[in-house]
Amino acid sequence: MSTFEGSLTTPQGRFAIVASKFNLEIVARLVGGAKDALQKYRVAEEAIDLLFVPGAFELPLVARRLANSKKYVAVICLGAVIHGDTDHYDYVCKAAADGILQAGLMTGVPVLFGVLTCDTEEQAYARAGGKDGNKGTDVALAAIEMVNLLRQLA
Ligand code: INI
Repeated sequence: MSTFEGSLTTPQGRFAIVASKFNLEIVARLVGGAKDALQKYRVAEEAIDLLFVPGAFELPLVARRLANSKKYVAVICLGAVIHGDTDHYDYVCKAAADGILQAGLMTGVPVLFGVLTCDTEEQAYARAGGKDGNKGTDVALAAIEMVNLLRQLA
């Protein structure tokens, strides 16, 4: 039996981070976590492009455009959707999750889902560098792993 697993070794190529400006104070912490993780694994700052979209709903379109360009080995999507009084939350979460998945499947480039979907701001802060870790860091590591796994399958 052969086993394949993406390692956390320094990958060649450019990374894109697409971040939503909605709930920017929280998303900025996710961006910081993602950048730190990439740089910890020696991805040069010059090899990272950071793009901003208005909200999580807009992440998929830009992610797909970037992934399709073949300029990037991975596209990391970051956002924070927080429950309000209506069901708007459900539509934004579903659109972001489905669209980000589609962007990866349609292009063959890893497109990472780093969108917090929380009931409260407190929960979001806890997952953006607080007591429950940093989702931006987690997805950046997953991006490196996926790049290295897909290289083995090329
Ligand atoms: N966008 C978010 O990223 N997070 C939210 O919590 C949010 N809420 O609560 O409405 C949100 N809405 C905006 C949405 O993503 C789009 O930008 C907007 O609907 C325009 O298409």
